[in-house]
Amino acid sequence: MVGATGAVGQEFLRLFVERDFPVASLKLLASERSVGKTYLFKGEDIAVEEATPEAFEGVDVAFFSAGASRSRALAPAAVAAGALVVDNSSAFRMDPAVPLVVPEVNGCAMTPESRIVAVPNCTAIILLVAVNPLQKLGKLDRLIVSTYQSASGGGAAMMRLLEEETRKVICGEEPDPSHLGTRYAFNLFSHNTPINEDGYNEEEVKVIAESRKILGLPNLKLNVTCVRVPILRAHSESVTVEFEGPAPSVEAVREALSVAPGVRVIDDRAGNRFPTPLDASGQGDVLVGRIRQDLSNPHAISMFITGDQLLKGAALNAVQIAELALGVRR
Ligand code: A2P
Ligand code: 11C
Repeated sequence: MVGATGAVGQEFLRLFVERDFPVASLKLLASERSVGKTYLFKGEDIAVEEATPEAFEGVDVAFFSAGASRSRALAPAAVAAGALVVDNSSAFRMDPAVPLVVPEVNGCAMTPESRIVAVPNCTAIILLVAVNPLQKLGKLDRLIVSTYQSASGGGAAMMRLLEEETRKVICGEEPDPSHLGTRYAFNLFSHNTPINEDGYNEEEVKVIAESRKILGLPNLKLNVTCVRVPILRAHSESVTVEFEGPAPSVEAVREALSVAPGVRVIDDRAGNRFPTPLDASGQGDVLVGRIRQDLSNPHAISMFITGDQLLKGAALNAVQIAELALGVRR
């Protein structure tokens, strides 16, 4: 586990136990800074080691969650040592030779020969778990997506920053806005990745390109706006799905979603009760609600979805990929 000390890394440790993942021995790797830390795993204290190319000797499965530059630097050594690499970063996602996998959507993209399997961007995973089941109701033409992304997408440091800023504001202090260029607590801001010449940030570009690859629909139209909100660990998304022909009924959409793997429908119009990021936090399903006809377009339906960024958006999707590869799928 590369990136064991991070926000996603810590979820892996819990998931290995919770899902009875077949771990004979576990190596926790991180930067030099973390050497000396220990974590309890199945009653045993495991010391963090520095992530070096030599660290992969004897490793069967290497989970990477330490950023794209670490993956680029170290994944080849893990593959050379004979490991299957399951990579949470963006390093290899768009490489045509690397499967980009959401098990509920395109598990078949993996083959026994795959040595690196990429975990998609969390926003794309959560989106596609909810959108893919609608393909049996009609051909997708365009997705219009606006996101409400949590601090966890920026790692453990951003989660801490949100908590610290919130405490300060409540105590009447003004937090230092220099970390993100703007205050985070009681605020929201356009996703903190660089903007390209078309005015799209890197996160939006990733969601567009990755969704097309995962769905195998290179011409799918997508309009994506990514925004960070002061929520700790679940991403939410407003999604409008446009079909090539007339949209399916709300009942058909609800039915398709209610039997879809990894989806839970919460769509109580009478009680005004729909998915919230708090409902999604700490559990594996993508929650879907506000399912309705787009009254401005007879070809479209709209919905509101939310999923735990650290789990289905990252660690859980990675563990599911490994379970599929090892044939130990629950
Ligand atoms: P460390 O804690 O030693 O810095 P997050 O996404 O929560 O920010 O976590 C990032 C993870 O990536 C942490 O486990 C972090 O370890 C790890 N990491 C960051 N830089 C390196 C590096 N140069 N080599 C190995 N691991 C790294
Ligand atoms: C965020 N989705 O919420 C990002 C974090 O491509 O793996 C993960 C970035 C990536 O900020």
